[in-house]
Amino acid sequence: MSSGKENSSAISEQERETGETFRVSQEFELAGSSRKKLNAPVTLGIIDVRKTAKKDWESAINTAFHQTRKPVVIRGCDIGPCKEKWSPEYLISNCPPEKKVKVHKSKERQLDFRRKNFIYDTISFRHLIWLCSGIESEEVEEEKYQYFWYLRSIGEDPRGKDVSDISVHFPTLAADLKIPDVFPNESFFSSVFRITSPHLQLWTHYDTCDNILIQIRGRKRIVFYPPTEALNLYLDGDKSEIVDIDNPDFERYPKFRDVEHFEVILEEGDIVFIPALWFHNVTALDYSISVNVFWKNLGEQLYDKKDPYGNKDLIPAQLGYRTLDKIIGQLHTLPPQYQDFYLRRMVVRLEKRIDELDVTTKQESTDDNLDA
Ligand SMILES: O=C(O)CCC(=O)C(=O)O
Repeated sequence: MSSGKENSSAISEQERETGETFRVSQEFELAGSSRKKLNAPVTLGIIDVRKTAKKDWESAINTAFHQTRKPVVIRGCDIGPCKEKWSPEYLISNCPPEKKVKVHKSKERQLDFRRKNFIYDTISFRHLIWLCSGIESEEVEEEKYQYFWYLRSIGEDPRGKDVSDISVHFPTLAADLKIPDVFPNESFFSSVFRITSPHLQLWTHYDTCDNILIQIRGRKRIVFYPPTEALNLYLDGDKSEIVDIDNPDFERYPKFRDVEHFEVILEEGDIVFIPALWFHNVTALDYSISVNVFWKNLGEQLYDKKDPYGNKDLIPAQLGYRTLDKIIGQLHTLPPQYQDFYLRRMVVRLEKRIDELDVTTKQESTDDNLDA
């Protein structure tokens, strides 16, 4: 549904300017999720609500959300008129000209949180749309092809402390979006605009709220890693250190070679369920607009009250980390070989506990497809 004027010329201009080519896009277009590289990704299950009886797709959604807790694509849902209406021109004329947004701005398409290859900036919403969509505008001509832009997921508070809700912060546009009824209203946490330049890739991370990503304009590639792969992703907090997931440095990251992963390319109108704790890496293949809706799937008391993004660790886990820091501090009085020994013994205890929990490590492949 995108107008032909959007994005594709911006991409080639950009590539010409920077000399950078988008290594993977062609490959995705041709091979989609059956791409063979590293170990092969598993294709995500698809529930097509237009092609299945209501009771069957409701039951499949229920199973994915509450039992298997696996990502799944929901295709063919009514998401309201946004898909047809949200051209760049419409977005600009339905948002006050003075509306400001916070963005990441980067010379490189792969955002790297460790190298901080991006800056935080505040620009007008209309500038963001001009810059990302590549449509003609004299106001942004100079900056157009120089940076990749990513709308940050925050509300209006200048210190970035409040929770994003598009029905509050973009009321006119929000009226065009119908959020599917897949979670209880009282569990709602946030709704977040995701607007990005073509090719921008966001680091691998997890969230602690369940969420759906509704793809409205352009396509997005998402690679998922199950929570059981946490030891193989070289984590730094809630993010993976590995920036280039398609060309990883295996000498530095040997455990990443056999990591289990799932992959999907979201088309306009698709919705993907992202369960809490599932790692995901997101690449906009085109100029892209999505809306991310988060909800609390566990008891309210387990969540950190000072969490504007839905990604702070749950309270019992935060207490656990604090205890762990204390343990490490307590061992500090011992010589290094002793510290090493006792830490390994504790790892044995932790591994036993992980075995007892017996959470399935190998996710089944896609026999849950409901798209035929
Ligand atoms: O679509 C994006 O840009 C990021 C999505 C994301 O991080 C999420 O769904 O939690």
